Amino acid sequence: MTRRADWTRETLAEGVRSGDKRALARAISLIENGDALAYDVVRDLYPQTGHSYAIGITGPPGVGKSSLISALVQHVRGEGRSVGVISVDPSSPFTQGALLGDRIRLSDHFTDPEVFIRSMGTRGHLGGLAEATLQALLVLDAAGKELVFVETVGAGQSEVEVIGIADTVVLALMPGSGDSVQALKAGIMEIPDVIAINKMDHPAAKTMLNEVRSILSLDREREWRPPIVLTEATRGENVDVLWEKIADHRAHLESDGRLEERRRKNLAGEVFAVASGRAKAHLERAVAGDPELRRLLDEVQRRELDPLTAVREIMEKVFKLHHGKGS
Ligand SMILES: Nc1nc2c(ncn2[C@@H]2O[C@H](COP(=O)(O)OP(=O)(O)OP(=O)(O)O)[C@@H](O)[C@H]2O)c(=O)[nH]1
Ligand SMILES: [Mg+2]
Repeated sequence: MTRRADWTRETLAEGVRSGDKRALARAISLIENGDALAYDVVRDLYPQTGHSYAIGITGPPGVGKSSLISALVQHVRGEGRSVGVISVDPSSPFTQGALLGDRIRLSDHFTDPEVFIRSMGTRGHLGGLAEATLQALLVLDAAGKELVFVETVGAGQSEVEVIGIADTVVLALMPGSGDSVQALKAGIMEIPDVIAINKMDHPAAKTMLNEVRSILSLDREREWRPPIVLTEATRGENVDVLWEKIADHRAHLESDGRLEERRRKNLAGEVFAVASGRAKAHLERAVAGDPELRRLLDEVQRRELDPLTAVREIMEKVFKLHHGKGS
């Protein structure tokens, strides 16, 4: 038995590789804490990743994302596949382990050795949600999970970055998710790969279906037309159909090298998002901790210094960037 405190870079990486649940839990806690050991372990594991398929489930609060994942997990367990689930909860503080149960309805699967479920809060994490989620996904990937589900609420910028790493993105809606439908319509929300309209037992589900269908029909150019599935997660209704649509999307990506192309783009996007997040945090700390830089901001406010000159001086001082003409 290895006690928590006894994990080393080697034993933790080995524990993750063998799929040991305690090692996985420990690795993800370290990731949430931004612990240096987590960086080393993920670095060691990275060459062994790239084998699991990541499915992101996003959507407004309470539409049934966790219930859908639970039903999907049950379905794929029937096919004998190993599964990881990460539920990203942006509202909960990191390290509190974002207590399961309340937000995530997956308790049926806790005792299954082939299913690893973790809720992750990252408020206060320096690198933010995207960074922690990416690292956690890589850990589950290295652990040999064939499928990894990532749940995230909403459609804000940080959620887009979280879900941006997924191979297939499922948008879950329910009757009454008018804001999301408007966001889709206005092009604010990226078109997902599959849409589930959950709570089909609700009388307005059909209306919702027609509304979403008419929005998607406006865009005929797309290579992949996102299928829309009516589901009732709590009874498992149509969850097999939803799974079929996810599998269709996967098959579509896997033909003609599209999956590789998407992953290349996704990884580049994540690296860029994490780097930007860190640069921003660095900048904020630098300005807060440097009276001279704060004085620049005051001078801008007093109209003694124009904004772009202040930007230039801040960039030079914080990032040692020297700008050419016109920047
Ligand atoms: N009637 C009905 N209720 C459902 C269905 N699916 C989920 N629910 C209920 O809706 C509530 C929210 O379900 P969750 O699965 O927790 O939803 P969620 O989207 O994960 O919620 P958050 O993570 O809090 O954003 C629960 O009370 C579920 O039992 C469904 O198909 N029909
Ligand atoms: Mg949930």
